[in-house]
Amino acid sequence: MKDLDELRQGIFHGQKRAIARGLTWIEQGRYEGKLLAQQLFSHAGHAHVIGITGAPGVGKSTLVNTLTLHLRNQGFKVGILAVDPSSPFTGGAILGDRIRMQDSVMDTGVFMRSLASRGHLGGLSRATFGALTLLDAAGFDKILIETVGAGQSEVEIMEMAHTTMVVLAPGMGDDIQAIKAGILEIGQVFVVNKADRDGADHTVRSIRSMLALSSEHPDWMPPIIKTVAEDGRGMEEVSQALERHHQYLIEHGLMDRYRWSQTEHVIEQAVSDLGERLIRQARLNSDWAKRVIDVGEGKIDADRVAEQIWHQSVQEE
Ligand SMILES: Nc1nc2c(ncn2[C@@H]2O[C@H](COP(=O)(O)OP(=O)(O)OP(=O)(O)O)[C@@H](O)[C@H]2O)c(=O)[nH]1
Ligand SMILES: [Mg+2]
Repeated sequence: MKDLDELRQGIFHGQKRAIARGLTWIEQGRYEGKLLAQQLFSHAGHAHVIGITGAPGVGKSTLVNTLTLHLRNQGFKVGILAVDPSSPFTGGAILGDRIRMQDSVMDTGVFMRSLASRGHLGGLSRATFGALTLLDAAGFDKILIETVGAGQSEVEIMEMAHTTMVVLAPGMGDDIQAIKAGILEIGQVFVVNKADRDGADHTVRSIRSMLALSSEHPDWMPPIIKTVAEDGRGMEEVSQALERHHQYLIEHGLMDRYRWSQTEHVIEQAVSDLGERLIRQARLNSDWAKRVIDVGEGKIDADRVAEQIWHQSVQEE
């Protein structure tokens, strides 16, 4: 496919239009998007993927913006994905994010994109995986994924990050909420944002005592950093903590292990796509109704039917 080849070349050269187009294909769940992500996969695996999660309004987008400027000053190329599983209802929030992130968007070493759930949530995590692959292959050194905390789909998305940063803010009672939602287990770096407000030290202390109780982190003790995302205070400490965690992952062979399981995931996805394709074809076949009847009457096991469908498709190829 000529289109696809051109697009791939554009992405390798970091062209924003090609990146945007590829991301749209992927987000829409199009076949070309899937092909593209598969072809780009072997060129990915270099970026440090950083998840940023936390309750609504704690300042994640502001932090992403300020951190991006900071990382740019250090010479990193930064890709940003704002993932919003509940998007049909919060189009306004996404627009807000976009506007807030304008500072970053003007720069060619930064690419920002919101991903929304078009239909089912499985589609969103798949689109996020594809988008990560694309940005990684396009040469972004740091990829930041922002998502609102705690639901199953968010946890799934945070599992795509090498380093997960949990953001809290004082006085929202979300120290307790975070603990309830099990968010402490997924964080390797903790940020108490809005440290210009009262109660930041209290939030730091409650995180610290919860972390002391948890045995989830045998080698890595997650740092807890106070920030004021609006004026950049604490951003140097945040970027240092992220860098230290990245080094930790490299030294312990965990980046390689992560890449291995991502590759396994790609294969698993292809196998499950194949299964879906087989069943779609089988349903169109003239003997489908007979198969349904036979299984219903116990004339044949469903497993045998699955094997027949598989053999049939191999013969047809
Ligand atoms: N006082 C104070 N306000 C802040 C700080 N950081 C962000 N805010 C404000 O907090 C509000 C929410 O910030 P966002 O960055 O949109 O928060 P968010 O976590 O991305 O919100 P959602 O995406 O809706 O979950 C905005 O009005 C920000 O201006 C801070 O350090 N101090
Ligand atoms: Mg936000």
